[in-house]
Amino acid sequence: MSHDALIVPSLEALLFDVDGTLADTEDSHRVAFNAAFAEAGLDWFWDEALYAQLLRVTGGKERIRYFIDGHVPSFRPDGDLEAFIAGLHREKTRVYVQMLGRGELPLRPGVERLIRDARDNGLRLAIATTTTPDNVYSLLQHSFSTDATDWFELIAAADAAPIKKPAPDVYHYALDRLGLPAERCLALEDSANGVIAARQAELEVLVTVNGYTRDQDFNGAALVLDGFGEPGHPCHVIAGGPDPGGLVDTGFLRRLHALRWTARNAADAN
Ligand code: XBP
Ligand code: MG
Repeated sequence: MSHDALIVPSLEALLFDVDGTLADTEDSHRVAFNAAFAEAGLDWFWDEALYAQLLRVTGGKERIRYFIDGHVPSFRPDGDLEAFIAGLHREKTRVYVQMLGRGELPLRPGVERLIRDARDNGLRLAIATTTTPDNVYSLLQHSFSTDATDWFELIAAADAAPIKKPAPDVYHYALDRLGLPAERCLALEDSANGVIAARQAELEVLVTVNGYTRDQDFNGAALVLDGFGEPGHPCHVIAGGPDPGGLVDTGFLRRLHALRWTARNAADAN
């Protein structure tokens, strides 16, 4: 079957990751974790270097457990350890949501422009994140607009998929709820765990790196950029292609999607 016979499916939906993609949130998460530790009378402190390592594990509760196992293995609270961790995480989430409520976390450059452009050009929008639902709602309402949660047809967070990235569960859940095949969607991520999760769900992935993820392995991603770009502040290609010419918009995402689909299916067609 020649290439010409291949009918490229149209791009229907964008699936946005949250932490590190919509906004540079991870350092605020780190500050909130440290505040929760201090509040609990613990002398634990996560500096940037340690947090970058701990980000190997997604999910706040899972990350605390990973820290305990690796750094304070003899630590045992009075009472149940999992209950203790859940309590720490509730306090961390309370502090983090307060930070969001003070508007301390702007969206990354180009994110609001791209979301508005995608919506104006008929793309369906969804969120597929590991983080706690309250964090997503608060970020959208305080850093985007009070009705921003309505912009997303689906917000799939930690409650929807307890088995977290790099497992594909949250993406499978999102595709199922949207009623779309992976080949009609594109995932937007910032981390290696996110790329693995999306690829396991057979989604093409565009990565925008940040200070915490820049050195991670993005094998399998269609394109790795340093951001989505804004007029006058172009984004740059780190790996993959094609080059968006400094600014990611809906037209470019449709081209990227078609190129990746054709490349993946042309091989099968021959
Ligand atoms: C990244 C995560 C999250 C946050 C912490 O989420 O791993 O767990 O670091 O949030 P994303 P919680 O998939 O959006 O990149 O403490 O709420 O888990
Ligand atoms: Mg992320």
